[in-house]
Amino acid sequence: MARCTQLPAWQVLQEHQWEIARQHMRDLFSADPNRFERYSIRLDDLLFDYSKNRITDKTLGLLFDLAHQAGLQEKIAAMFRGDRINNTEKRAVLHTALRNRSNRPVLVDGVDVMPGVNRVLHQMRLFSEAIRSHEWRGYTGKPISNVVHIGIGGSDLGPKMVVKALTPYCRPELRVHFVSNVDEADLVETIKNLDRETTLFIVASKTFTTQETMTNALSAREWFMAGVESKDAIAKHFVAVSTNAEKVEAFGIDTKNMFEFWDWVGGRYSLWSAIGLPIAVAVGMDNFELLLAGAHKVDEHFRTEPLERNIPVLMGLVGIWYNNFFGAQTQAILPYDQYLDFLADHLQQADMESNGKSVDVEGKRLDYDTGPVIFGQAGTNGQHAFYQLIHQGSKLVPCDFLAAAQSHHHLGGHHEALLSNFIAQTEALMRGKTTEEARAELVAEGVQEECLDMLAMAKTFPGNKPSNSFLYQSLNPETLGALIALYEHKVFVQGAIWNINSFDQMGVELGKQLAKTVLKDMTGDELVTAHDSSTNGLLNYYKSLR
Ligand code: G6Q
Repeated sequence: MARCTQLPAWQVLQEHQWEIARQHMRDLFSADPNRFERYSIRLDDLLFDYSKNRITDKTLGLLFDLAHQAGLQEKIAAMFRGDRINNTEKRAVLHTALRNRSNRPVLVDGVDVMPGVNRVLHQMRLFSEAIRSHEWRGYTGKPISNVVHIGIGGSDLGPKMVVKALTPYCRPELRVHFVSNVDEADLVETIKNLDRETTLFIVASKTFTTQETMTNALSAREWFMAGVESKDAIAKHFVAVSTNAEKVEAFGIDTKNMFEFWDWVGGRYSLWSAIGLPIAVAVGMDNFELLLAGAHKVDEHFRTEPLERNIPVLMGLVGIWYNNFFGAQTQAILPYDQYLDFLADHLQQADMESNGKSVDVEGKRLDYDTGPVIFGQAGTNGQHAFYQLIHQGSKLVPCDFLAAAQSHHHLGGHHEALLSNFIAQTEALMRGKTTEEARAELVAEGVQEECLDMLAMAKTFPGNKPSNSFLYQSLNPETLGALIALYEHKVFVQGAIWNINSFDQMGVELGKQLAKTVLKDMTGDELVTAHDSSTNGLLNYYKSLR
């Protein structure tokens, strides 16, 4: 497969960038009163507005050519078909099967994975209902009121984000907590006010060998056993989500309390699997299935819509336009929704771990940029923190705005204020304010002539800053599932064009390997000399301080 930079459309896009770089979006909007209608798509109540981007029909046409030339449609089909597209680990990539509500067979090596998926979903239903109905009791017969989910990375960020996002669907008397950091403060602060008799731990680890998760799980087990006489009590207070039955058993968890998943579910795509168990416990299995249904709706859209009307394809291609042709290095995720406070964290992993790669699927070093740095925060907080740089800084930061038309609450004025900020920010980023406009405002305010030029320049907003907007009725489980799936597929589209493997994460290994040696070197009092001078220095200074 030719490198994307060698594809004919890439070359033409580079020339076209010169044309577009000279145009302002203000002028594009003035020239075409139907720009919003033409550059927005509805998927049920979800509106995707991509009109505030530095694009024209010609740009889009060339980006679609690029997608065709890179074989995007065939790559999408290969993922849904269960081909082993994670080529370094020789695995299929089938998070879409976990939410395949059509139940259409999905074959891996000729075997349909759907019966297994449905079996685990049924097990999750039985378990979550037993906890929620108080049929499941702790070792002293009391119902469970606190669930502590122990996991990290993909086994933590997704479910944590979803449980927060769906807080209005949670029961106040059943609290779900997340512990991930190996820093003992995380576990200690979480369990300090909990009661052993009413607390249940979910140990979630695909491998069941991850240092942080196992360290936290062992300490949780110790904390639990310290107040308990019979070892059998563990069965009522510890369950596991893993692909590793042997290790789960060795930990002391009865494998009948183990929820299985499979090697074709990548960690950062696993919230749809039994890794989502805390979601089912928190919001109920019916709501968990609505989450799956929302994602499935997007899967069908992604699989079947032509590129021109395909939201994740547009998200991915427009992102590539800025990333590879305008030199943008970042992408901001800006949900105007406090419940989506952890969305940027989750998408940061989904995107940066997937597309933070420098070699292609054949192992050849790349000479073009891949995944952007993802960051963000719930609006309006970011406006009072980092938006300054987006509006007037020297870097181009494409932004995604997300908001629900209806709030879950009814305090007068808040939601309108929130949404007016969201909409105004997209307008301000696009329009900007010219020096003449700034000057006229200053004159009207009576500012003295000698300061006018300096102040007018400082108050100039260049505008022409791109954004996408997602606006939907309310943040319910189905919409949330759809939004997450849109971003997962956006990541896929970009990885497919860049011809990289978006589904491994070799880059996290080296630090883990070295940490083992460093941990050994930390014991004892002797001077460490085996590393470079900085690493030795840090180790030796640590020893002198501890
Ligand atoms: C995600 C990564 C990574 C993984 C964690 C936890 O795609 O694979 O974030 O989820 O390292 O791994 P375990 O689930 O095996 O503990």
